Amino acid sequence: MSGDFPVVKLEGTKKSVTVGDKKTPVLIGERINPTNRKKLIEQLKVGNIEVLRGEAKAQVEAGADCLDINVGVPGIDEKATMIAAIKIVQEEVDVPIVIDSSNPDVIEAALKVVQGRPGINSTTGEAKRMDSILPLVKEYDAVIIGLTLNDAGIPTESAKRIEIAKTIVSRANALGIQNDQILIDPLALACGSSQDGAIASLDTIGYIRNEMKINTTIGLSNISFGMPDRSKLNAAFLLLAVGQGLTSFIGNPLDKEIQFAIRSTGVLWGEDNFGMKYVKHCKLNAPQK
Ligand code: THG
Repeated sequence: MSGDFPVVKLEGTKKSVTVGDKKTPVLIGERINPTNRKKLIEQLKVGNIEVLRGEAKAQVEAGADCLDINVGVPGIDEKATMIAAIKIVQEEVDVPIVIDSSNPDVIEAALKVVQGRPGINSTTGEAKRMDSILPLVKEYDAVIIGLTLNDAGIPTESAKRIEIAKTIVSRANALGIQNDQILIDPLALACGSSQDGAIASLDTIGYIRNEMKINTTIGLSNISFGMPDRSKLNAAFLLLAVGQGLTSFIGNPLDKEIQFAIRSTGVLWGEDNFGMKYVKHCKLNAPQK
């Protein structure tokens, strides 16, 4: 992208991904995460890390540009599990990794073993969290996701989320972390319970993009909690968010609606040569005759 808008580079074992150089958003695969996944929780509890090979491969084959890894299950050794998970995923796929943990010790252990330049998911605007995570980002030259929440929770209004984004960016910059190492997550709330929640996220994305000139990411599926036809709503929100300047998101690469939305942005913004990716996608998904 032109002018002073930075691009964020993430690296895997062989593949690197740039966030912010195109309008087509970078997809961070969400599926290595035990949230709401009973079977995965059971596997992680008994130490069966091997299942993650399939999860990694399927997501990358479906079009994931990066993979988020979260193995936070109560009662397990999260540090050992995270290290094992990263090793196995990086044996299987070459895309960049996003290390996702609430525990700074787990993040540091992951940074020591991960190959390439990972993302770290995440810091918040809470002073304690920033003090424990941001020095690691600097030391390991990683990329940080900054969530726009603080000790008081997730603000409903966009202005407060922007204020928190500014706090995170200035604290990071003071430590020598550059804007090309930062993704701000404006946070999606369930639109079914928070009437103005989606608008607050969209306004925040636009401001961060145009005024702060920083890249963004978002956990897409939060928007549709409790609603019917979640995939369609997620895809619709994704398109609105990309229109506001969203440059990456965390979502389910196996979701056909999401795939269709991404391929559509590519062809509509002239980033898909002769619409080849779009056409290929349509052919692969054509109804059987
Ligand atoms: N921002 C950032 N990171 C995040 C989030 C965010 N990480 C976690 C979460 N939110 C995004 N990741 C997930 C992962 C899994 C699910 C939802 C969000 C999930 N998945 C299936 C479901 O929809 O029920 C499980 C079922 C299945 O597919 O098998 O719930 O906002 N920075």
